[in-house]
Amino acid sequence: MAAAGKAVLVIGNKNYSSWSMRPYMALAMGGIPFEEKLIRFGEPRFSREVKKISAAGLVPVLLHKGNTVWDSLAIIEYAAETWPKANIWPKTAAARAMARSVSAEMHSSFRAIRNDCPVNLRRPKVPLKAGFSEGVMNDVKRLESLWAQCRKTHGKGGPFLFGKFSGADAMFAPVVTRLDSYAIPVKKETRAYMNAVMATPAFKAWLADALKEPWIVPHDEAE
Ligand SMILES: N[C@@H](CCC(=O)N[C@@H](CS)C(=O)NCC(=O)O)C(=O)O
Repeated sequence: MAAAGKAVLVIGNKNYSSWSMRPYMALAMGGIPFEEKLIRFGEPRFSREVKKISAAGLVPVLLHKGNTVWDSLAIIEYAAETWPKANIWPKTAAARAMARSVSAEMHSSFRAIRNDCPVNLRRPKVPLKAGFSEGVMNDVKRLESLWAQCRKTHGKGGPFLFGKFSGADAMFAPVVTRLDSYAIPVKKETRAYMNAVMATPAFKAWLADALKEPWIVPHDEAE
């Protein structure tokens, strides 16, 4: 599939695949060479194709030197270990401890915003017609407070959560786009952080590809 030894990142549609965006951001921002293989959602073939690679049947999956790594956070951890020069996690143990904690919190929480506001990069930037639930607004409050905590404690060296771009920013990139796509009101500092993530070359490249995709997945089109 790939040139010997080169990593292959198996992803879903760039317009919709929140989980695929995370390892893509970490690998691309870390300067790690990889190829992409996109398997389209909403086709009967999707599950068959993904299950040939990973029994979990979900994307993203990373294939590298005979290893199959599924799950976005596991891929980011694998990449941090395999390509240490990419500096995927921050340098100090204290910053790494917080970066891993917030990444795990992102992975296991924020159900309301994830359910109500699916990633949809081509969506006109307007609020949900029905308004936002209390659950969504609580998620936004928690996101803003934990981002502020990271920035205040470890963010001196740049515009990202731990100064320089890290695995934590990759983990939050999809929820950054949700805040943006659904025009959810946020504080000035939050907006500045969102702008920094969306100005990265990796995000711009992902978005450009997403906007070229013609495929519509009705399930992810929230009005
Ligand atoms: N925990 C997994 C979740 C992966 C996941 O839910 N992927 C979605 C796409 S964003 C998927 O493959 N959905 C296809 C399906 O449900 O058939 C991760 O973080 O990688």
